[in-house]
Order: sequence, then structure tokens, then C-alpha cells
Amino acid sequence: MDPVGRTSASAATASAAVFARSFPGSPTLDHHVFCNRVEGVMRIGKSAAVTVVVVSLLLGGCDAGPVRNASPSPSSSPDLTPSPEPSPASSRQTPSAPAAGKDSGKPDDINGDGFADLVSTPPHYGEVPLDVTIVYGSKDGLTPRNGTVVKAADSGSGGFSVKGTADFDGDRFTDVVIESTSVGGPRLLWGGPNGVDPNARPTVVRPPSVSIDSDQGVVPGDFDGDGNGDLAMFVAKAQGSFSDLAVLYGPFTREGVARRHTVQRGPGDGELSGLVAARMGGRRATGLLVHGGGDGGQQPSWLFGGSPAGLSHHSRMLNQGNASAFGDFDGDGNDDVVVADDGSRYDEPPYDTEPPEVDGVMTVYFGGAGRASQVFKNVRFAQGMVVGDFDGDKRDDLAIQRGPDGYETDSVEVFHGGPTGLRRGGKVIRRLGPAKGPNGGKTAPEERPAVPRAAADYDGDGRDELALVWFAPDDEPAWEGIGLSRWWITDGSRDESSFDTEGS
Ligand SMILES: [Ca+2]
Ligand SMILES: [Ca+2]
Ligand SMILES: [Ca+2]
Ligand SMILES: [Ca+2]
Repeated sequence: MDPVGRTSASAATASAAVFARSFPGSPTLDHHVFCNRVEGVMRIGKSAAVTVVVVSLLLGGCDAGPVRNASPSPSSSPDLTPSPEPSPASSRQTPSAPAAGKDSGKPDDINGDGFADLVSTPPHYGEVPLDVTIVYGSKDGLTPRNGTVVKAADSGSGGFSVKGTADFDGDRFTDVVIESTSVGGPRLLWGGPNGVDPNARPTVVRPPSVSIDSDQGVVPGDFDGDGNGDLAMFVAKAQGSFSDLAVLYGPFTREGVARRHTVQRGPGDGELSGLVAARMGGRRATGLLVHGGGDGGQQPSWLFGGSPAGLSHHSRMLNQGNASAFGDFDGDGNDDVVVADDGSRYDEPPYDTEPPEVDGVMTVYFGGAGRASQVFKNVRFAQGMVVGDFDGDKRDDLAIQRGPDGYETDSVEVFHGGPTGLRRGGKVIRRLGPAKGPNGGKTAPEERPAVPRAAADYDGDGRDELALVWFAPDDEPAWEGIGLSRWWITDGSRDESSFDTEGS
């Protein structure tokens, strides 16, 4: 995320406050570098669902040095290789005024300067306000000096949760969709040549004439492929029954009114728990995956296709698996989708196991015609997934946040895309958050692994970088009330930058 011109002094101040705090009690950072894995989904939760995880072995100092390590990376390094000398640093930099951008028409580019930008909110651990942190890309990648924060408290909200990005109003600047943790319903933050105005109040999306499920997700996509961002969400016609699926089609007005909307019956006969959409790009209709809900075990999901007419009313049921992600893994121009066991289980025997065709299994379904599904066994367990083209071969790669169960993360494994689909053998990556909190208290070992959070081409070199993050566990005594996030931006062979942001 690289910032572009700030529009007000207060914005710069807020940004400085957010990015400039280092925590005094914890001068060192353990950088564990393992070897192969990555992330991929958008979960926002304690196990960083949509996100990822890993293991490793290097220790790097964490002095307040330069935030980024600017050495160019070897050009032909397909795997996400941990770098031996990351130079993470807490950021004490002074925000500078980035140059104003112009519309680039690229997804993820909020300020239109041609570089993808990173938008994030911390998970809901405790009492720390959940603000929206935006770091803008640049030719130097992501650095905290180019960022801004939209404070939830300024809008009277207890916190925000980022749901994704798309150009919702058709001005070709990417916008951000968020939800408020205290008041239901999606809201929009508008992109522009100066990025998001941190002082602007988010625009409340006008719902269709039904209630909106504020907990189970809104997801952006372009389900009719017209280039304007659309929003899919669960809605209820009757109280408490969020079994219908609404799509609000863009462009939206700046008052939050969609051009049109549709409501259709949700798939299956039971609860529905989450929505995942394909990444937008160009004028291509994106698909939507609807996850089943239930008792905590693995659930099936349903794949809906997009078309110029909008989201299909017909779906295909996929294998059970609570983790999922879209990507074009074989590079044929059609979106593929991967579904995997995320390790969660119903907690009462004898229902606390899954059958062999589900337990530790990851299935890849290919779009287009003619390619049979791929099945990977013993993936165990994909708590989250992040997709990006890390090696720049125009085929998407998959980073999986892995763990021994559905809760603890140990590493991030990268599966690389190829002409026949995904393949194993990529790197396993592990980064660790601080061993101690500001008060000297120890961080529980299982709370230290960083997780994959996002991927995009933040520096414009034609390859996507993987953004790993460690969120201070606000529910642990060592970090209670501390809204710190530590980021590692890796290009596959080394960390391009590492920095801290704060959520309060
Ligand atoms: Ca940008
Ligand atoms: Ca826009
Ligand atoms: Ca659209
Ligand atoms: Ca790049």
C-alpha cells in the first residue's frame, strides 16, 4: 500500500500515530524461516482464517531501522523462499506526501497509481479498536510511510472488518467494503487519486428490502462482469433466517444505492456460513462460493457461476471443506476453485472425525472444459488460503495456512500453479511475532506464528508478493489492550519489507 497524497494534516497525523509506535519492551523479533507454504483466504478470526500460517529458523534483530529491505530479488525464484536476513523494524518513520495518482483501472489499486494497495483490519480479539489500515504500494513495495488509517471510533463504530475491494461507483478507482462490528450492514470507503480520505465517514450501503446478516458476510465480486463491483450477501426474509442470497449490482451511487439487486434462495437445506468470491480483474464475470454452516465440522459448499446476466441461480455442490479460494491455477483464463479441510471439528464424539475423503483433503476444481479435479491428501489442515502469482508465470499459486488442527497455525505451504494445475513442493514459510509483550510478559508459543493475509503486486514488478501478518493476541496478558500488527512482505526469495502497524 502506498499512499498517495494525504488530503489533510489530520490524516497525516493519524497515519503517523498509527504507524510510528514501536513497543518498548520487545526489541527482538524472531524470524523463523521455514521453507514452504502460504495462505489464502479471507477469514478474520483468531486463527486468521482467510489467512495462513507456518514454521522456521532464523532470528533477526528488530531495531528501529529502515523499514524496508530494498534489495532486488533474484528474478527467477519461483518459490517463496524465506530470506535469511530480513530486516524487520518497527517503524518510526515520518509520513511523507506521496505523489497523487491517477486511475489505473487495476483491482486492489485504491489510489490509481498502478500499484496494488493493502487494506486490513485486525481480528476481533478483545478491546482494541478495529480500525482500517491501508498501506499503499509503490515501486518500493509496501512501506508504512505510505499509509493511512480510518478510525472506527470516528464513525461511532466499535470496529470495522474489511470484506474486500472493488470499484463500486464506476470511477475506476478501487473502493473498500467494510462491515461495522457494532452496527450491521456493509459500508463503503471510496478510493480516489489521494487514496481513501481517513476523515470521510463510510457510506452505508442501502440494503434491499430485507434485513442483512451482518455477521456472516458480505463479499465483493463482479458477478455480471461489467467491470463495476457488486456485493453478494446473506439476507433474511424472516427473522433470524438468513437463508437467502442477495446480489447488489454496481455501480453504486455515492449514497450507497445499487443500480439493481436480486434475491434468490440459498443452496442446500441447512445453515449457510460464508461467502467467497473470485478476484476481480477486467470485464470478466466472477463466481461465488457459498459455504454451508453447522456444527463445527466440515461442510459442503456450492459454486455459483457469473455471467453478463448476473449470478446464476444454479449451483454445483463441492466436497466438504471449510477453507476455500479462487484462482486460475492452470492459467487457461478460467477461474478455478480450491476447497480444503480447515481442521475444525464438531467437538462431541463420535462425530468429531471426518471421513477419509474429507479429512486433511484439498480438492481443486477447474473452470473451463476438460480438466479433471485434483485431489491432494494429507494437506492437514488448511486454516486459510491466499492466492497470488508469486513466480510471475501467469498462473496463480496458493499459499496455505497450515496447522495440526483447526486452531493452531504452524506454517505456510506454497502450492505452485502449472499447466496441469497445482503442485506441491513449494516453500514452507514461517515468521514469528515477538516472544514478549511490552510489559515483559511472554507470548504463548502457539500465538506467535504469522499468517498469510493477502497477496498482490505491491511493487509493480509483475509478480505478486505475499503479505504475512502477526496480530498481537489481545486476549493474552502479555498483549492485552495492545493493537499491534507486524507485517512481512515477501516476494518469494526474501522479505521485501517488514513493519508494524497499529489498530488503535
Ligand atoms: Ca496504489
Ligand atoms: Ca471507485
Ligand atoms: Ca458488476
Ligand atoms: Ca511484485
